[in-house]
Amino acid sequence: MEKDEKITNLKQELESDIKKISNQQELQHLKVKYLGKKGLITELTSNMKELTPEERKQLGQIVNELKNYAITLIETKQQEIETRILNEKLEKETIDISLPSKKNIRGSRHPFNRIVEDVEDFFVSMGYDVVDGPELETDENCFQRLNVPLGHPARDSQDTFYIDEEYLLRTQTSSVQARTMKKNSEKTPIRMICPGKVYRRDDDATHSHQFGQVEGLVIDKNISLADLKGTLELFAKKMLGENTKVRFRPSFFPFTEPSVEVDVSCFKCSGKGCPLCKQTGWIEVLGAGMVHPNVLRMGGYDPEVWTGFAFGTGLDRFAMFRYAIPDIRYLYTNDIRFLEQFDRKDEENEIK
Ligand code: 2U9
Repeated sequence: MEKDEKITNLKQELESDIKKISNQQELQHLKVKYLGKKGLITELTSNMKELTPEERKQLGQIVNELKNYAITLIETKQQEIETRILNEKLEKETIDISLPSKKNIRGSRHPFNRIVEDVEDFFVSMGYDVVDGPELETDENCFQRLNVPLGHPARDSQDTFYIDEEYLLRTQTSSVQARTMKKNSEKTPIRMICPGKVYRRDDDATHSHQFGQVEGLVIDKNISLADLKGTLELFAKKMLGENTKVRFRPSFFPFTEPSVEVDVSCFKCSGKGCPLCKQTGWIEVLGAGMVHPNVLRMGGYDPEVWTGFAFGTGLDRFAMFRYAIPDIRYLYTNDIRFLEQFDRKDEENEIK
């Protein structure tokens, strides 16, 4: 009987205690007070050993009920506290929709890449492949296979970054064409361009130790200089505008024979004469020619069967012309103030 009374009191004490709880910490203390190892409810079973099996069973049942009751009360209180905290938080965190929004930083395509992608679009539309290759090259791929033998002035250490006797930083992307010809064991026709970075020992506002280049190569049967002229005229019109005129002058490159240099009518004065074209009305933009028989032979193509044309041009200059960039170094020094000027909005309105 005495036990029953004790349990009833304990139950009342628990109910009154729990009513006073207002936060998680207090609730935790209460949990320890009643259900902890030495808690008031746990303690009820401390003299179990002295009881008869029947009494033990009875007491066990009552204590368990009380324990479950306490757990339910604690859990309900826990819920109550959590809901209250959440509601208070929601109340405080009302969103002021009149505040100005955060500025979204959005990137845009680098002016150099815009040029590369335009060049790729044009040549891909003509059925060319875009091919990539390593910037660290062998002397063989960069020079020997392009008819530039040892001792030739084009490979002078004044112009070329040598790593050792065999390796160098490529001075032209032609090494990618040389690789492609060699790899093409079936000796099938080739139509490819290879845009990429090249390196030379140069450094001023219009020449840098690194610059972008694209070179193209076409090899097939019956390819003639007329194919070269038609292709490059279309290319010039695509890059510089439909009214662009093109002229071809004889030139010399070790890897092409005959070789030409390609001028376009000045896109600033439309050929009338201005400081940009040095009053000539023309600007030189491309080098090109028919692939030299030695180059064909070294790539495994019989020059009696196959002919081809090749061309090369610097890409940075196109970006500098189109976006009025005064110094080539802005293109690769990654100054965010420079890059921010090429907003995507401008790109959408850009006249190509
Ligand atoms: C192979 C055979 C021939 C690629 C060519 C040029 C002419 C040329 C320069 C223009 C400005 C490079 O960026 S620049 O300095 N290039 O004048 N390039 S013909 O001829 C090749 C390429 C690969 C197998």
